[in-house]
Parts: sequence; structure tokens; C-alpha cells
Amino acid sequence: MEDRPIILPPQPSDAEVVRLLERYPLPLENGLPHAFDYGTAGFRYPAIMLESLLVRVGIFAAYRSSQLNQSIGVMVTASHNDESYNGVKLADPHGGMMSPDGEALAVTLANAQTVQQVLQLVSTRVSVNGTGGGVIHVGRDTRSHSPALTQLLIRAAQAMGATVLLHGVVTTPILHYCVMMSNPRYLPPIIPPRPNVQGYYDQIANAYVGLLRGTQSDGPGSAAPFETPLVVDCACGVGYAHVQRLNQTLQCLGARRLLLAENSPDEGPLNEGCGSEHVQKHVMPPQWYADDGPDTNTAITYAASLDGDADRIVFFSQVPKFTLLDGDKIAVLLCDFLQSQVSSVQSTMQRMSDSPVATKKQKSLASPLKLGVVQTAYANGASTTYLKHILGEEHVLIAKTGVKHAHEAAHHNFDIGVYFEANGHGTVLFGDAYYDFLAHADEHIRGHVALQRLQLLPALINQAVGDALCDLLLVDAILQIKGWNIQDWNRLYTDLPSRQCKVSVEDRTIILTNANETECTSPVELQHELNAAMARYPTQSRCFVRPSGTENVVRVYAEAQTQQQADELATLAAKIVHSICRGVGEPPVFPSSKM
Ligand code: NG1
Ligand code: ZN
Repeated sequence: MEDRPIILPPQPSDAEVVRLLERYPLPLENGLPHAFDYGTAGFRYPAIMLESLLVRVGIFAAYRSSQLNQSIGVMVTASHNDESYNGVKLADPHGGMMSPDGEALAVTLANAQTVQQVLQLVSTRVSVNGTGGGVIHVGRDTRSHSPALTQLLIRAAQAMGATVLLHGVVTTPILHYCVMMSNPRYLPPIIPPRPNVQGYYDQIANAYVGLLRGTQSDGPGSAAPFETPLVVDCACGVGYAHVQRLNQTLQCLGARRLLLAENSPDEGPLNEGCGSEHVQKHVMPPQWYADDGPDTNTAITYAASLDGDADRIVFFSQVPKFTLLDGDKIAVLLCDFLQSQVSSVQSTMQRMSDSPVATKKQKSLASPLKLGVVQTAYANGASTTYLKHILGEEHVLIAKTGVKHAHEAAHHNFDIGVYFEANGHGTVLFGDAYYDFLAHADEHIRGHVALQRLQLLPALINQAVGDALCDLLLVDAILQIKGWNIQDWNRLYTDLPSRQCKVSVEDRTIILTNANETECTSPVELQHELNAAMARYPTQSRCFVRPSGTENVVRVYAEAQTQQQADELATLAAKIVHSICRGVGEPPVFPSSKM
């Protein structure tokens, strides 16, 4: 694992750009060029059809970076998909997902039919003297085809005159973090820029240890014993080496929690029978692939699962029975904690300003912070109800599926914007008002415990994207502060029974939906039939369907008062999709359903 990126200088050559484009033409499908689309989180396709795409993404990335005159990032990964897939996720200069205008051009470029068309789209590039050709941070996951695909991307980018900073095998969030760090104008004011892997570990590990320094738990709970290791299922992907590295960094700082990395890329198939997607969608523990892995006879009390590129995390326990703590549970834990810490600072400030001897300055209180949360349609209804109860109705928003939408909404609407998808992808964003609030409070109550915690959070929580490792440390720190174990946390609210499944259809793109994807707008009869299906069940039951942006399937979600009803409704909805949208194969039927 590289601490600092390898710097690959520009090798501007128009001839090389043309050579690469000619050598790797668009793949054909039934005699026609395959159409690439930028899905929920990047280009993602079977790896065998990706060579032309990687060349074009290299060209595009160099062009975009040089146009913006700032560095950007490209991560070669297909995240939670199986090993046969690969793809790319692009990061804009602020470290977040690429903006829609970038996506549009990337798609046009990816599908341009001739070499000439590609070159016209990037005609303003500066390639001849090797300056101004952009700077691109590149990382990759552990898939067998990732090194070769990354090489193509790099060759194209260098030929376009870009400098490539190669970070090697990193988690997607580390790559995004490095991009954000290398464009300091986007950095949170209290974080010094260190755009490399070591900087990342130092920052988050120190913040975690700082958060727990002198911690006596705030609550009377059943205590999360420090001697219990946190077992981390790394999905046989990039997370394995990085959890080990994080653990080493923590141990050097004297942290008491031990992280036990399991499921390495050498031990089992990526994302298969393990990882957060498996654990969350099937609501069951992962397979442990190592012979000397956690003893399956010894029930695990404290564990987490990452996905293949470590931007998602869910927690679970197998004692007394399997309990899943998904992204919704994480969002609730974070909101609960953030609210209590902010209130503690606010009430201390209030008491001080109410004092008869308060100075004029002490009387001027900082304006209250807007703490809100963004979820997607997949959020369990019970979590949404709970969040509305603690934060207020208007502080809970539902965004379109995909963190890029949730991120935008959290950033624009709140001073402290929490967002999480049920699958465990999310983070907390702090806005300018938050830093003003901290600065103001620091003038008056420096050293206040809750204030110190709030001051450390921006260093612990990835401000660029959702990050499984940061979320792991954050959740663990909160549990330790509260003196809670997983069961205490789980008791915050009870999930409504739900069921998710996938239906294969001839062409999933015929399904169109409303803005937050809770209803279908086309084919028209699809929503009519789904409404009729929902009407058969108690009012709080719901189901919705949408085409996946990462897999060639239609996703079905159903939620009801009982598991039996959720299974029935999901089975019914899957059948409706299958019959109206020309299903392929048989629609799924759930065992507990009597249909
Ligand atoms: P699609 O395949 O578009 O549903 C999945 C997840 C998204 C998001 C992306 C990117 C579900 C139901 N969907 O998208 O939330 O995380 O992958 O990884 O989990
Ligand atoms: Zn991922």
C-alpha cells in the first residue's frame, strides 16, 4: 500500500491518443455499438466490454481536469457488484461525485462512434507541451481486471497531457478524500490538507482517539466492552488491507478497540456470500472464508460488513439472534448523538448568557443549527417516523436513490446534514454555519466536552463521500461514549418488516419514475396495478419499483405490518413488473408468501 501516490508525468502524444482509440473500438452488441450510461454511481458493466470505455474516460478525465484547472479523481471499481463487473467512479475537485454536466459529457464521449468525434469533443485540450493537461488522482479496487483497465486509463490520460497521481489499491472514499485534500479551497476550515493515504489514516485515527480521550460513558447502558473486538467482513475486497492498516494506526495511538479484518481478496470471491450488500439485502450473516476465520460456532457479538470498495458499511450481531443494523439505524444513531451534543453546547451557552453577570459578548448567542437527515425511498418507514419525531418533520427529506442525490440535498438544506442509504452508504456534512457555531462557542466555553467532540467530528467524518472506515470509527466511538452495545442501539426503534427483490426484464429502461423514485410514471398501468396491490394491505404498507442503475434488473421494495404481508406484497409487485415489462425467466416468489 503506497503512502504517497506515484507521480506519472504527462506524455503528450496525439498519435498515442488516436492509437488507443483505434485499438480499442466500441464493443458491439447485436452488430451495433453498445450504449454506455452513467448509472447511479458511475459507469458499471461486465469487465470484458470496458477497454474502450477506460480509454475514453482517461481522455475525458484529462480534459475535465484541464478545463476546471483543478485535479479530479477516477476510481476503477464496480463496488458491490460481482467480480465479473468493473467500472469507474469519477470525483470532481471538491472530492464529491461528478456533477451532472460532467456526467453528460462523459456519456457522450463514451459513446462517440468515431475517433474523429471523440477528438472533436475534447478539441480544446492542451496536450502539446505537457502543461495544463490536468491532474488526475487514480485508484483501483482488487478485481483481477482492474490493473489492466487502470493502465489503459492512465495511458490515455498521460497521452492527453495529464499528470497522473497513482494511489494504487485504495478504498473509493480514500480516493475521493485525496482529491478533496488536493484542492484546499474545498477543505473544511479546521482541517490541514494532506492528500495521501497516510494523511487520511493519521487524521481519522487521531480524531477517533481524541473523541474517546477520557471518555466515561454518558449513559447508563449495558456498556460495549472494549475487550470485544469489532470483526469486519471486508467482502473479499479493498477493505481488508485498509482495515488492517487502520487497526495498526489505532493500536499505535493506544486505542482500546481491536479491529479484526476478515474475508480478504485471497480468501474468497468478491462480494459473494459476504459484504454489506449480501448482509443487508439478505438479512443474514456473511460467509467467513478463511479457515482460521471467526469460529462459526462462537456467535459474534459485534461485527460490521463493508462492500467491495469500502464506501458502505452495515453492522450486525449474532447474539442472541442475528440482528442487522443498517444505514437507517446508523443515521438514527448519528442524529441522536449529534442532536444531544449540539443541545448540550447550546444549553451551556444559554445558561451563560442568562447569567446576570454575562458580558455583552456572552449574551450574543450563535444562531441555532439546522440538523437534518436525507434518506431514500428504501429507508425503513419506522426509521423515517423516528427521525421525524426527534428532528421535526421538515428536517427529514427523501431523495432519489444514489448518494449523489442525498449528498446534494444534505449539503443544500442543512448546517449538519446527515445522509444514509439503507444499504449503509452515507456520511455527515458540516456547513459554514457549523464552523461559525464552533468558533463562537469556543470563545466562551472552550474545553466543554460536547464542544470538543463536535470540533473533532469534521476530521473523523469524510466530508467528500460516504466512507465505511470513517463510519465504522464514528459508530464505535458513539457506542463507547454512550456505553451501549449493539442491542442497546437496536432498541432505538423497531424496523417495519420489509422485502427486497430483483426482477429481470427485457428492457428495464422502459420504466420511468417520479423525482424521488417512489412512484412509476411509465408504463402507466404499472403504477395503477401497484396501487391496487397496496390497497389490499393495511394503509401503512407500501411498495415501489425502479430500474437499477448498477445492475441489469428492476428492483422491488415492499414494506408492511408483518413479514408475511411484506413478502406477499413483494411477490405481487414482482409479478406485476414481470407481466407488464416483459419479464425474463420467472419472477421471484417468497417462501413465506402463500401466493
Ligand atoms: P441501484 O442498483 O441503482 O439500485 C445501488 C443501490 C443504491 C446505491 C448504488 C451505488 C440499493 C437499493 N441501491 O443502486 O442505493 O448505493 O447501488 O452503489 O441499495
Ligand atoms: Zn461501494
